[in-house]
Order: sequence, then C-alpha cells, then structure tokens
Amino acid sequence: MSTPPDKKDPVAERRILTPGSNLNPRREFLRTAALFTGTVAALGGGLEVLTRRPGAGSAEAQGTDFVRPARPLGPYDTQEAVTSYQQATTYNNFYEFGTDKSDPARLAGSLKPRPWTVRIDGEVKKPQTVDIDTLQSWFPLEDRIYRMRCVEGWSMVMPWLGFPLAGLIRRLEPTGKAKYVQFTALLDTKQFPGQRSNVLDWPYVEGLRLDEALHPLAFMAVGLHGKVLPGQSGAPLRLVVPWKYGFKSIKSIVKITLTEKQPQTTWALAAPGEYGFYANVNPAVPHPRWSQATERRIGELGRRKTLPFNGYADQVAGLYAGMDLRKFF
Ligand SMILES: Nc1nc2c(c(=O)[nH]1)N[C@H]1C(S)=C(S)[C@@H](COP(=O)(O)O)O[C@H]1N2
Ligand SMILES: [Mo]
Repeated sequence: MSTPPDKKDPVAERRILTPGSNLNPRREFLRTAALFTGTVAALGGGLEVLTRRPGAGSAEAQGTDFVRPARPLGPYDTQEAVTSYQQATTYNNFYEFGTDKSDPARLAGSLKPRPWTVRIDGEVKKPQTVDIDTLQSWFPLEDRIYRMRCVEGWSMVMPWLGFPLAGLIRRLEPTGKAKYVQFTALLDTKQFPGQRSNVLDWPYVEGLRLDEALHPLAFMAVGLHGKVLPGQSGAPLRLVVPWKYGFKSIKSIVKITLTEKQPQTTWALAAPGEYGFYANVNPAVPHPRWSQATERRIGELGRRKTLPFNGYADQVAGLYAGMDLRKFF
C-alpha cells in the first residue's frame, strides 16, 4: 500500500489491462472547497409522474429539468449530505469516454441519448424493443438518495430519479428459467471515443442475480439532482445498485437480457482475480492491491470507514445467507 487507492486504481487497472501502454498521469479533480450543504428538501421529489419543462435545463444539465415538489425523506434515502451536481458530473468513471475522471464530462457531448431504444430479450414472455420514453412512461419516477462506493476507494451521495428495477423486471414477465439479468451498454465508437481503445472489451456488460434485481433498492436512474441524466452519468438509462461497488452500476443501457446462466461482466472478464460477479461492498475483503476498509467521500477531507454492503446490510444481507462473501467477491 504505497499510494492511496483512489489515486492509483484506474491507472493500475490500465497497467494490468494494457501492459506496456503509456500511462498518462491522472489529473485529480479535488474540489474540497465545494462541499454541498443544501438541504434534502431543496432536492424536491415525489412519487407522481414528473413533468418536464422543455429548455429549462442549464447547458451543464444537457437537457430538461424535472419539476418536482419538495418531499420528505423516503425509507430508502440516506440523510447524509448530498454530493454536489458539479462534483457528481465532473469526477466520473465511464471508460467509453476515456479512463481519466475528467474525460466523461469533457466528451459526453458526443453521446446522443435520444432517440434511444432498449432491447429486452432472453427468458421473458415477450421479447421487445422499446423506446426509452415509452419505457420511462411505464413507471412513476421516484427519488432515491443513495450512497455510491467505487471499488477504487472513493464515494459520493447521489440523488437519483428513476424507478425500481423490480417493477421493470416484473413487467417483462420472466419465464420460469430466468435466474439472472444481464445489462449491455451502447457500443458505438462514434458516440464513445473511448471505445476506439481496447482498454476494456466492449460493449460494457453487467449482471445481477434475479433476486438481487428484484430487491427494492435496485434502481434504474434516468435523472440526477432533479435533472435529466447528463451523458457522463450514463444517459439516458443506467443501473444503480447501491450495496455493490460502483462498477456494477452500468451506464447507457441498450439491452436487458434475462438469462438462465450467470452472465459475463466486464470487470470480471478484464481482471478475474480482482473483480467478481457479486462485488458487494465489503470492508473486510481487501482488493488484491489495496484495502477496502476506508473511503474518501468526495467533497470531504480525510477518510471514513467503509460499511458492509455500503451501509445497506440490514436490507440486503439476507440475499447472501450461507454464502462465503470472501469467496463470492
Ligand atoms: N457503461 C459503463 N458504465 C459504468 C462504468 C463504465 O466505465 N462504463 N464505470 C462504472 C464505475 S467503475 C463507477 S464507479 C460508476 C461511476 O458512476 P458515476 O460516474 O455516475 O459516479 O459507473 C459505473 N458504470
Ligand atoms: Mo468504480
């Protein structure tokens, strides 16, 4: 442990994946002065379908704002201070744009989130291709304020807008054979300049066990901080699984496949000794190259303790009863 994990990790990942490639020193975007102190009420929200105000979004938001009344905290929300929109959208992991934390914000303009379709196939009663706006209209939008813990050792608190994954899965009517859900991100080197490099196998794929996908915390986000998801955050549709390391929360989804067998996942394919299918946040299991005991909350000085299942153990530990969580990283 010579370097702090949040400084060494992406570069180290690249070193593993592309031995001998020239490594740019990563630029850090520490905006420690900008700790967000706004109240949760300022985020607003509600369970009703949200109206859109065309053209109301700032240039930064790259789209329309969701207009919502204030609402009290819900049962799934953390009360912890929310990471600012600025920080959440300028310090990103989205290798389709590049491996630097600043690449996604800088290059996200090339991603066109409309028109957009999502293919639904595999072990479902009715395979179909659905337009993102239609898919979104199936569900009332909800707010979820979730902790997000990257495997690299940093974390944020994100106010998402979206709908529970369980509702979508149920609507798709899985067959009796369905045991897993695989998610596939967009493959398009025109929209994703990072896909011109072979730093990962494209497209990015992720997966969950069906019971994990049906857990009420598993979420599909279409917005952040009351705005339509900007490109760098995974527009127009991303997964959010708050008890797992951030790499499970796949961005810019174009396909959802119900499967009988455990699907392949990008990071487990890239470095099987370092990243597993389950990837539950676990401070007791170090990454082979760094400890996972603590994390740096973006916007804070110092480090805080990482909690089992990222603080969601009461809700999700039961999913893994009888499993050796060390083995099933
Ligand atoms: N398609 C895709 N999804 C992705 C990634 C990626 O490179 N490509 N990076 C993952 C990682 S490592 C993290 S930590 C989170 C970061 O989400 P954020 O940038 O919105 O905080 O997105 C995840 N989803
Ligand atoms: Mo990550």
